[in-house]
Amino acid sequence: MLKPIDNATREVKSLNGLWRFLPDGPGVNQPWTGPLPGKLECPVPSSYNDLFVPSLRDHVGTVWYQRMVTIPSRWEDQRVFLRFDAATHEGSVYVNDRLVTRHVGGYTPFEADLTPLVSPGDEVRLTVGVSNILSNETIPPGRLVTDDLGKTQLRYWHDFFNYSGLARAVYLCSSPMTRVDDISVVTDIAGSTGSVRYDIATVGPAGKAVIDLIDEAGMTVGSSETLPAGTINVPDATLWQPGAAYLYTFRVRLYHTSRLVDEYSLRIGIRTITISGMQILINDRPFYFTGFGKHEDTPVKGKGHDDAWMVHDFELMKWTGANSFRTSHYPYAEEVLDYADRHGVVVIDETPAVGLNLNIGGGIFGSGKNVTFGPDFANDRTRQNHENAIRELVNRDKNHPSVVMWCITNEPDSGEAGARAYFEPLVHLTRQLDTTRPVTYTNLQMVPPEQERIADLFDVIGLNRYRGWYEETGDLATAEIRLEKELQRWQTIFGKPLLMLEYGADTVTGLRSIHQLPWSEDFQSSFYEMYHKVFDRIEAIQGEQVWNFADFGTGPGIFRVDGNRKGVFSRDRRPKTAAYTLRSRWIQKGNNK
Ligand code: BDP
Repeated sequence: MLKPIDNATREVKSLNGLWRFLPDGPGVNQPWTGPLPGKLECPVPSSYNDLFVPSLRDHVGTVWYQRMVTIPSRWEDQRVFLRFDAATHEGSVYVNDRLVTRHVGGYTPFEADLTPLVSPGDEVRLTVGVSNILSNETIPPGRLVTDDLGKTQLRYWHDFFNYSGLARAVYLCSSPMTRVDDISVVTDIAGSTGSVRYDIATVGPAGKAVIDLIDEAGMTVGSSETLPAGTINVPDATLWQPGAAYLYTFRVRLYHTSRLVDEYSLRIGIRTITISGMQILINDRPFYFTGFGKHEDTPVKGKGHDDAWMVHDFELMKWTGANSFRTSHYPYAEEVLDYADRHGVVVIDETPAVGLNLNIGGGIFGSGKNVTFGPDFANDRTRQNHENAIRELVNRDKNHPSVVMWCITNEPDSGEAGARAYFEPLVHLTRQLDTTRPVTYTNLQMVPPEQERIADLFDVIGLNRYRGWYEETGDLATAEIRLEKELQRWQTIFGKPLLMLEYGADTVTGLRSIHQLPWSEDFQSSFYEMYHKVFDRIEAIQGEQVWNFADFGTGPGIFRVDGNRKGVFSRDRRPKTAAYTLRSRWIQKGNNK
């Protein structure tokens, strides 16, 4: 599904702003059939949870958004559709009294075709119900429980707040009836020549197509008229490089006789990503990842996308010398990937499959042997939803040069007997959908390499480690010995590239101690120094992404002080001491091991 764009043949009208708002509750019945009662208004995009007093943090169920929308009278003979960049976790869209679409999965876009329902000039009532309920079959999973007061509560196995609502942009769009429907681009390099292989799906009677590749100076460097697939070669191509982005415009024009009927432009980068032994190569050169596991998380807005916070986050990452980040633990807003494309930041793109592990709580507690993969929890329907999450992620992000790897799950119970049968088809599916990018996952510390059942399925093994924090707490000397031994075993047993995709210690800004005291800024800094010494001694380690970029909101927990404090920046993005520790290492390293 192509991102909506505004150009000579297509229009995009933002529906962002304040919408009428109503949480579901007793007496709320078919609210889409008329104006929403009450006075609440909710900004779009934003999570709704932290906005209101009394609080909606504990709300479980649906909330309703509503606004009026006018279809421009100039949109004659056009396809008219709504585009939601996300509705977390399930969206139901009504136009006047009619349900026009329903979408499950909280972090990927969907559309509703209004063409048969509306006419140019119409004003319609748009009502959107957004449910935050998770079950054992959703991705991520969750469970409803009833408390002592008879109230429904939502429990989940991931360590970030279940921010919900319309946290990304909503648009009303037009496109021609005969149009470009999808584009997939795969790039390669031979000597100094780059190649761009494309597949273009069109709707409507096939006319003539002109496909141009245009460089940053506006020069057309290659063209084709072949549909649906073809290749454009670019002699002396300028490659998209980490830290030195270069984007070509891939422009498709469809003509009927000599009349332009549709145009769609995509910004693409020519680059390759390959695995060679225990190394990860970008453009045939070994690439060492430095950077962060992140969250979409800010005060008040929750997961609401905001360009100002986004730009500031990228500036801070650049200041630390980071070259990459992981979209832990769900696909981020597409604006984030566009920005990464333009600024040469490398992305590991993750599905929302976090918490497929009944033996951890809030990311931390081993709670005995519960069976995750089986009919009672992660079952066939869960896997189908997981498949769908992978399809939607790859479909949305396949053309981003910044995206170099798919991470299809975070910390599943990968030592469990059922894990292999669950994951094997999912890894195959990912490879089928994209033959060019390596596939990874993250392994949880509780599953050592000898008990691990899925690592061999993947191209790259991601590890999340908290030695010195959850284990060997405060004892960095012991943690160092154990970490090194363990990493050596991973290297020997699997012989694949290893990425440390999480390591960190909770740290309260301003708490200082000369005594290696956990929670102090000094300890966090020493923790990172210890890990880095070990990484430098392990050949297979090809990158380090700390946990986390910034402090972030979570549910309540005795280990959580107003959220998770493992940020290298506070939630309002002020540096802790460790930010300087990382900066002095990463600036010097660049992209090298
Ligand atoms: C890991 C999880 C991450 C948590 C982190 C932690 O992947 O989501 O936030 O632990 O405990 O298990 O801080």
